[in-house]
Amino acid sequence: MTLSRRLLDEEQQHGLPPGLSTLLLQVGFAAKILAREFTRAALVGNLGLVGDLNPTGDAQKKLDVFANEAVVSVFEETGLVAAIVSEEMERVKETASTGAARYLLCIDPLDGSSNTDINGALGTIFGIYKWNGPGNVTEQALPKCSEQIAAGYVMYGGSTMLVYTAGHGVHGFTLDRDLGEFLLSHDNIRCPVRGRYYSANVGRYYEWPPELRAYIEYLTDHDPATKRPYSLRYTGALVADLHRSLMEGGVYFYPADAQHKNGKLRLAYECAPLALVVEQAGGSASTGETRILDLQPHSIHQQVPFVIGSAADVALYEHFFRGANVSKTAP
Ligand code: AFP
Repeated sequence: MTLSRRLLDEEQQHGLPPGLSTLLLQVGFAAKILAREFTRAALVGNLGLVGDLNPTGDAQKKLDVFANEAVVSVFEETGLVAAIVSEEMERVKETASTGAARYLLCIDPLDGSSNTDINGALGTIFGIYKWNGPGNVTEQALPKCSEQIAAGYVMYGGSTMLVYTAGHGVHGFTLDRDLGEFLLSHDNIRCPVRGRYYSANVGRYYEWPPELRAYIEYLTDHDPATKRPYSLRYTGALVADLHRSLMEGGVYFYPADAQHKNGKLRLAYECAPLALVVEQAGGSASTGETRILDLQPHSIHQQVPFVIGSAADVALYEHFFRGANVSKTAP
């Protein structure tokens, strides 16, 4: 089943808001453009740095710039998007159709850009909100995370996958390059309640508080009854690590550390969209203290501490994070 056919069915069954399926189809179109460019980047001189920093201080890669320009033009041409918040743009971008358009798009066009030059996994993350018409653009571009009406990600790995939710479960599509179509490969994805994997930059272990170090001690302790030790998987691309947790169970976390006092990951276009996807699949996502979808962003590039994945694994992280138990025992 193609993406367009699946969206048509979803529209008939659940009555999606007008134009939403067009936007989700455009995600698929953008993904095809990006997948093609990522595949040939080494051959056409499109790897490496541009020389600038993005709004949260990361060195911009040529592919970051390409991906941003591609998604902006693909969504602008729909006439459905009033404004775009992107990791690569300092300010909210108002489109030519701001007056008439219905939606706000929050997007990380290229997640995992440190992987571009080593042929590693990459991603695109997006969240879609209703746009409430004229008014202060910056304020309107900061809706509460729970107001997202659709979200998802594209993963560029061994194959290109598009995973989305429009509030009626989570569905995964794989790009058939010969047909040029995204085909349904993972219907109604459910995140296992508990996994065997954890994903984190453990190189920052000594910058974490004792509560989190105790959590790592717990995960890596030997106890076959609770399937420990957990195995470490960390790719440098949130999308790829989250995809593993979503499919097989497990947990990804990026807490605050010495360099990132408020966490590293961006709320609007990394944490909130993935939180909606994972919750729709039965998992959960929080800062360690507060559910991500309950947050009200105060700026478009706001960073937060982040934990996401299987419900029981996130709950265990939160238990340790609260300092409820800094010994090596579980709740
Ligand atoms: P980019 O979107 O800027 O490429 O950042 C990648 C990322 O936000 C996330 O995908 C990774 O899990 C994380 O940063 C990696 O950060 P460290 O290199 O600090 O581990």
